[in-house]
Amino acid sequence: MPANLISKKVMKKLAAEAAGVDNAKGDARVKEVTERLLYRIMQVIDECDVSMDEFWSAVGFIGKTANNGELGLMIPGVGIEHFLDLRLDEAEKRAGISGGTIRTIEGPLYVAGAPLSKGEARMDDGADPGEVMFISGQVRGEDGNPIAGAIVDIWHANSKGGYSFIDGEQAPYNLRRRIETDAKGCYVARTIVPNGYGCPPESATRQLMTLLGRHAERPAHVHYFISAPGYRQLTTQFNFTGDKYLHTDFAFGTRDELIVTLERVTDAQEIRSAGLNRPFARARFDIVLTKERANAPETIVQREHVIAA
Ligand code: MBD
Ligand code: FE
Repeated sequence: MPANLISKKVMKKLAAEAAGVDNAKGDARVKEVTERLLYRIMQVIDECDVSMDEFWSAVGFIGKTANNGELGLMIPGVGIEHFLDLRLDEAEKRAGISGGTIRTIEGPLYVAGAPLSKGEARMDDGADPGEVMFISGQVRGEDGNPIAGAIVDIWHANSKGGYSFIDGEQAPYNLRRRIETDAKGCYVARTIVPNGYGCPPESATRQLMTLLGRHAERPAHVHYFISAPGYRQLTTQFNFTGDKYLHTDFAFGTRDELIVTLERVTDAQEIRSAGLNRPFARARFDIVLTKERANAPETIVQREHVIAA
């Protein structure tokens, strides 16, 4: 069929009617968004001459994505989770909020309720043969003052790129910890260097990436939620210099300010005093939080999170 068969007026009218715009009941916000969404879907169908077969195949594909529990994976893959960050960044800028560590996406693999300890934690259970890594850092306010008692909630993949709870191969909460900063605002995590994450081979997300001529990999990364009373909660991650996928993250999570260079420690004395018998890695990740204030855009995202039993 040809494209552009239908007038904008016809599409607008149908979208408005389908969204219940002509009635006084229901939820005004849902109507507002539904009307625009339907209008745009109709436009795309008409502009691209989407066939009925193509349309129902897309419906099936979205259904499959949802049935697989993959919507949280698909959304960063198509750039929308990063887009939400860009909007929040801009809203903060316009509200005069600046100077904090930059945010990046949460992703779909957070598990709430990780063990909490003070000042330091060992995150790995010793079962992973990966390279030992110490992450240390300080949480500060924009004024440079350390924030004692901040909660640094860290999660990351193992040396195969798998997350505990999700991959079903690791102990509950392996590589997931909450650390409360000490009196100097500092935290130290002993863990192992993660590998990047790749979308599962049979996933709808990887299938779409292939159709788009893209890969479905993330560079290695370490996720953070950082919170402290009186400060704006921050969701972020860091990546590693030199990672193959650093600048082509399928999930658009890499930000230049969040790239950390691992220091390789090979000195025998240092290895011994770290309680180890082989070389290890050190990463430094300091965090600056901005002060909470009235009428600022919310940074805490209400989103379904699993809790490991
Ligand atoms: C991840 O580990 C991740 O952080 C994101 C955003 C998507 C898939 C896997
Ligand atoms: Fe991740």
